[in-house]
Amino acid sequence: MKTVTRSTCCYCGVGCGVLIEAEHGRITGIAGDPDHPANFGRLCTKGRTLPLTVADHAGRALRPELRLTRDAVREPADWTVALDHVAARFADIIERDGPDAVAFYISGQLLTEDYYVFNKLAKGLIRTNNIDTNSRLCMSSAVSAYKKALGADGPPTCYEDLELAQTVLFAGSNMPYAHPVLFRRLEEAKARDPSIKWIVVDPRRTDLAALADLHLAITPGTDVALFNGMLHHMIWEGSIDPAYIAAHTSGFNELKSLVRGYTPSMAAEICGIAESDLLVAAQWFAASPAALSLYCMGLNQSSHGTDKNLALINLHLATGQIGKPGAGPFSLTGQPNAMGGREVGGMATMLAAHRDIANAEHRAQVEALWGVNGLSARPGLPAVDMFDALAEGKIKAVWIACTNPVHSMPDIERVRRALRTAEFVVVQEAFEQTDTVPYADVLLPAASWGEKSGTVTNSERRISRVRAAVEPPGEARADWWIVNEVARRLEARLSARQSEEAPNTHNDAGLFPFESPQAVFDEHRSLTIGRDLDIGALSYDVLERDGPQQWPFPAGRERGAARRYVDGTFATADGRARFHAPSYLPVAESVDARYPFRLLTGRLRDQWHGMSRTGRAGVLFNHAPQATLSMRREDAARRGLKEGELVTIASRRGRLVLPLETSDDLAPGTVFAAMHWSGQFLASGGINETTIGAVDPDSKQPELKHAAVRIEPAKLPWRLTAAKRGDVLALRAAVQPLLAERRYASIRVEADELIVVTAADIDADAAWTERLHDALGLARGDDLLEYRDPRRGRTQRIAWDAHFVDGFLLTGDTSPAAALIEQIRGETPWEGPRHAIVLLGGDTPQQRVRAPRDRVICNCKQVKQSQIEQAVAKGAALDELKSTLGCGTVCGSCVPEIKRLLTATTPA
Ligand SMILES: Nc1nc2c(c(=O)[nH]1)N[C@H]1C(S)=C(S)[C@@H](COP(=O)(O)OP(=O)(O)OC[C@H]3O[C@@H](n4cnc5c(=O)[nH]c(N)nc54)[C@H](O)[C@@H]3O)O[C@H]1N2
Ligand SMILES: Nc1nc2c(c(=O)[nH]1)N[C@H]1C(S)=C(S)[C@@H](COP(=O)(O)OP(=O)(O)OC[C@H]3O[C@@H](n4cnc5c(=O)[nH]c(N)nc54)[C@H](O)[C@@H]3O)O[C@H]1N2
Ligand code: SF4
Ligand SMILES: [Mo]
Repeated sequence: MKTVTRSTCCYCGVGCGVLIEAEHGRITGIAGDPDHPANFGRLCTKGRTLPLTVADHAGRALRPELRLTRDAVREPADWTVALDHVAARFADIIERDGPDAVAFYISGQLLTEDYYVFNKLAKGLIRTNNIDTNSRLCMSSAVSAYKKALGADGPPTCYEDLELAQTVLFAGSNMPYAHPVLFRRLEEAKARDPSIKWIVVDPRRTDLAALADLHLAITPGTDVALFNGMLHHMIWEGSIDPAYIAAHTSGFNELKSLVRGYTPSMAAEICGIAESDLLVAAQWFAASPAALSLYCMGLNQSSHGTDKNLALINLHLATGQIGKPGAGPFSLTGQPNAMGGREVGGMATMLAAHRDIANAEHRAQVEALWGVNGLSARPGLPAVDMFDALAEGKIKAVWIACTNPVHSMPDIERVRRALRTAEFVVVQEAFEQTDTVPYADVLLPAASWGEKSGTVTNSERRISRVRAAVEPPGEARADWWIVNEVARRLEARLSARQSEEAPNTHNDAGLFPFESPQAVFDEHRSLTIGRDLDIGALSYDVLERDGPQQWPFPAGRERGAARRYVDGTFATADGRARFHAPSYLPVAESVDARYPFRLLTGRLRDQWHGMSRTGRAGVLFNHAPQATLSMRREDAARRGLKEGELVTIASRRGRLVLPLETSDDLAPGTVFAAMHWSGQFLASGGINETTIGAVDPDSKQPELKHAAVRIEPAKLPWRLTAAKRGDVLALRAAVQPLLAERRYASIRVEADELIVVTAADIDADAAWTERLHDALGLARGDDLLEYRDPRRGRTQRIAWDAHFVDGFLLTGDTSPAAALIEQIRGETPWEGPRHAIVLLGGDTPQQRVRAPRDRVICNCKQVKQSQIEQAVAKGAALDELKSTLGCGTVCGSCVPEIKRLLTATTPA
């Protein structure tokens, strides 16, 4: 029987409502929920392809596994054995070395209920504050700035403001890629009213920047100087709002004396932009009836992330652009439930419901609510410090859930060292193939999207239900359940000791009486009462009846509040917002003669983080098929580097090899790499081999965006290209263990049933080549045509399936690869003599690494760049492209890029 289940997309913080279709226990389809106020039925490429990522259970973590010693291989275990083991190891370590010898590293992708139980386990039962999350890499600068400036965490704005804003300042956000469905709302607003101004602050010329009315391509890391300079001009021109400042804020005079020094010309010089552009930005912002800023990782992931946020919030407070429709500082949340994690206080510096660990009154409140005594006042270690403490042996055990730190943390060699040193590592994961799983002593298989239920909070503080459409595969279990089970076991072991030290007051059911996510939610709600995020009137029943709701939503209200601080009363003790006076400070690591390039990192349109899910859908590779390093064309030319050439990217911490891609969108001296690729696709662990663990002093968020690097030719004369048609997940799993043995190796997913492996090294390694040959299954059919020239180190093997090429492996001269790949992809049988196929159009040297392919711009309708360019050359405009080619008519994710092709290709 076919079922339709209302739930929420598991990717970004937009929090789109989805309708999941399922049949016979399998998810078969998805549609946007037309009634969900975040998306009104829309979905982006990632959301639309979710069913493809769950179609197959191959590669899922399906049963608990454990090993008793480090050298052993993990063996499958029963849940009871695994849960008992985790509880026993944690209890032993806590008893031997104290509660701070254990740590939890969790995730903004957990549901609020999962998060709540983890937090209660760490802080309420174990009494350690060593619980931090990947939100430290993501939202923590936004959190610290909101708290410092407005008195409480969380954006004051709502999605409707996107439609009401007259000036939109995008700062360090690539919204068409990262928050696509919200971007659709902005596009529509601007199409209705072209007088709306878009200002983009981004060192790169992104698709968004290309669409902007004003692009401020600042020198990376200089945002504070920009915002201070804009404020200088506003004060000088009298475009601030003195009445608002006087009535609702404090600290303006200190700020004013600081920004006196930030003359627009000086600020523009620091930022590397034209002074006139800075002035225009200031005027558009201050004079606007409603100015909205949308900001994300370009501000947060910085060693001065809190200051960048504060300097931007200053602009809103000084001009009164806050607390009214269409205006305000709107921090876009990255992960689907980073907000929920903040609400339950699931970080090393927070307590439940926006309370602080450092605050004795807050601790007492939580003790009373939980019925415990002796909550720890010792601050917990934030992410980067937590892994360092593991490496130093100060923390002995870590439990990692729903995040992949061996890929996503800065300077990953430090993380690997930490996990190798740790005495006990638990990894709670939905998928088997991630870079962190190999370090697990215990692997706990988690249920995932479509299989679990609870709630998430999106960027506009809106709480939505997540519902299960099918049963989890194998023995996978919901995250909250797993934690709850270990917590109950640990409680039994620890309570004897604790009752001597600080007896608890809770009743006999213990701290973990939860039998369902709903029970967890109800307890979470009770902790919010009287706090800024009060959801006293909210329950699963209300969510069922009235749909998703925003907080605050205290008892007695009909619905949650769309905007906060509308009456100018802020969440500070005196109700006034606080100006802060941040000085511009340069990035943590300056470029120099040895490391002359500034490395920027960020996201691709169709991939999600470490790709454990998006990497399962072949179609999501169309837009960007493989990991590359982008460099400005002139910079590359000056160094004699060519498109497609392999380059080494080295920093003071680590190195990796990637093919070069040249670009006109980067400023001189900057390079860019996407964050997504990991050891699942590369010989290295990805770009975080090189990034820096320097953190913001306030938020402890690391500077993932600004390392200093050196780029040089990789000089790896031995080349291999191989391809095989077949089950991509199985082929990837077979090939992945071989990647790390070569100086460069990369898996590229060419199509739903085709992978390509490229490798390069100093010398040939015949044994490795044979293992790759076997892993690809090239030997399986008897129909293998082989040619070897050992003298010249050349091998050519072509596997045939009747008249079709099924796979190949070339070493030495790999130039026939591109034509062979086309042959595999194509539908025409090979008519000529078999040996002649390798003579097919040899490609040019730069295509040896990058296959010559036409990028698919529109994933929904599979429309390629060349088709769009040809139509544009004949004079087609956007509407005609849509009607003839169909591109941009389904999810719309490609429209910004199409518009860009239009301006680039339209004959003048
Ligand atoms: N497709 C896709 N969407 C996602 C995600 C994903 O993995 N894939 N992840 C989600 C998550 S968790 C997050 S946090 C968000 C991130 O969303 P965004 O922050 O929008 O994305 P990024 O590409 O990380 O970075 C945004 C921009 O910051 C710019 N930047 C770099 N340095 C600076 C600087 O010093 N100043 C300024 N002003 N800009 C700078 C970069 O050039 C980049 O274009 O995306 C969410 N949405
Ligand atoms: N260089 C660089 N590095 C970055 C960034 C950057 O811009 N540049 N961005 C940073 C940011 S903003 C973020 S948010 C992080 C993200 O980094 P990570 O948190 O490492 O990202 P994911 O790959 O999404 O990891 C989530 C993991 O949880 C697993 N999973 C999925 N569903 C479930 C579930 O229901 N339960 C459990 N237990 N597991 C599940 C997935 O398979 C996946 O392995 O990366 C950070 N790292
Ligand atoms: S914008 Fe895309 S990825 Fe984000 S929640 Fe919506 S459908 Fe999911
Ligand atoms: Mo993030």
